[in-house]
Amino acid sequence: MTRDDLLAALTQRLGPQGVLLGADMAPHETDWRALFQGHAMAVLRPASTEEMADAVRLCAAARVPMVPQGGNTSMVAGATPDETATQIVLTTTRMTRIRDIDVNDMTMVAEAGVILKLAQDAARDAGALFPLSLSAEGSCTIGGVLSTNAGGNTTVRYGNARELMLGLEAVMPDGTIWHGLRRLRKDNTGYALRHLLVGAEGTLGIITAAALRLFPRPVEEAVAFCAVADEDAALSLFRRFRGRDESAVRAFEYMSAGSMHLVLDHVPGVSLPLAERAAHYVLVDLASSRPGANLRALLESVLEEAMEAGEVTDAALAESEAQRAAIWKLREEHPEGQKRAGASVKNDVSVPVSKVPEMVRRSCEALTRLIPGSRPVPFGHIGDGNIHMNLAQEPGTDPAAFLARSHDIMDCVNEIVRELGGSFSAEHGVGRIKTDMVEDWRGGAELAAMQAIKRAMDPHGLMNPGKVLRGL
Ligand code: FAD
Ligand code: 2HG
Ligand code: ZN
Repeated sequence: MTRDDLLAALTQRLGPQGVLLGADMAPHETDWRALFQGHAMAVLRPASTEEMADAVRLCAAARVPMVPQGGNTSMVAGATPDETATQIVLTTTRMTRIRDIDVNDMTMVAEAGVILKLAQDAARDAGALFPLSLSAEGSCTIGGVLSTNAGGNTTVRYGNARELMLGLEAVMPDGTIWHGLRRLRKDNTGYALRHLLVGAEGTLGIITAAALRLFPRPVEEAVAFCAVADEDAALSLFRRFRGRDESAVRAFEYMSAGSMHLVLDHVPGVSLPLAERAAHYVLVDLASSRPGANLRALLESVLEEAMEAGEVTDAALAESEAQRAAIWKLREEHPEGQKRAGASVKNDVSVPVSKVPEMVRRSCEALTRLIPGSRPVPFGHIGDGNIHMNLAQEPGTDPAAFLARSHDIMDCVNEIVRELGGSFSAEHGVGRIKTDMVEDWRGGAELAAMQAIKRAMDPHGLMNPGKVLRGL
């Protein structure tokens, strides 16, 4: 089939609304960080699972590679087509139905293109909670967060996206629909295909809908923003809260001066709720669905103890919903602050929680030795051991020259992370940027199994080729 025949067949099946060409493809051809400029043959926008299946079948028959895309917020260019104009982007942006919410089973069935924030809102309107929460929640989709096994701010309490998924519906690389939308808490019936698709970054098929877990809504919340003495004090404060009421800790986020001050200096509409700037900050978010949990008293008493111990040097407690939102904005704007401040290289790493202070200190030292003048900007989900050990360029220097050192910068941090028993990608995935690291870190039996699975499920190598596994 020629390119023109394929596009004609796709337009006939999906209608003109379902096929974007030329300049209309632009937002789908580059990544959120603007590191790559791809060129697609076409962007397809199926509106249903059946349309998606037919689109995949047509592309597969023509042996045309496909790139699944949701909200296009990938931090590793996982949803970006290559530069050859031979790949077709399959976006889920028109698959936006919440098919079902059941508050007896505490489940929601959402199509892949549902924006995360809208899934949260739908759960709230039904009197329940869908707890996954990340700064990109206004743009990222259910299909995208599952395909990357996104973590975010509430992993410490509710787990990653994988833990929130019960079943999936997906279109396999040959266009077959897999109806796996089971809503069971127990289901041991052979290999768990659903868990292979979660975190596969679109390399094994396209998720079209998911059965998700819901939780009771909190009836009490308490949030504080603290200045802490150092990284050890941040971790010690986490342990204090965990020791008093582990189930109440909904989020526990660390921010270094480097990263926080980029937000304060570059993002409009934010302000520090403390008397003066500090070297290290922590955001504590407590929530409970138990009436009478008295989280405010818990917050005050733990912070008082930590102040007496010299761990916390200042703290602001949210007195209203507006103050709570303002405190969270300081954390949520971290990716944006770094984007506005110039070029930065991201190291989305994790180590065992107890090793976070050592990892951060050693990485900061090693990075400033590697590129004098550059600014380490560590921040992130300290409660689950995932720190964004990022490096921002020195102001006024050439961003391209800085980005050309990306791999040196990542290697510099990875060496330390590896020694401490960590991972080179805690939540953003591998995408196009870190395929060499998969080979290096997960070689041997693990890599061989991954390659065999990819070859078995996608024998012609058509589903997001070159992402996660190099050459496949
Ligand atoms: P896309 O970016 O479109 O795609 C991501 C990957 O999934 C690609 O490989 C794509 O091919 C694949 N894919 C997308 N949809 C499907 C589908 N339906 N079926 C199969 N494959 C599919 N991540 C975290 O884990 N935690 C965070 O705290 C976090 N914060 C972020 C903050 C910002 C400001 C930004 C820009 C990103 C952040 N991320 C975070 C990155 C994160 O990976 C995404 O936000 C989210 O998981 C991706 O969803 P998406 O719909 O945008 O997917
Ligand atoms: C976050 O935690 C995201 O805000 C993005 O994972 C991290 O910008 C980053 O490096
Ligand atoms: Zn993160």
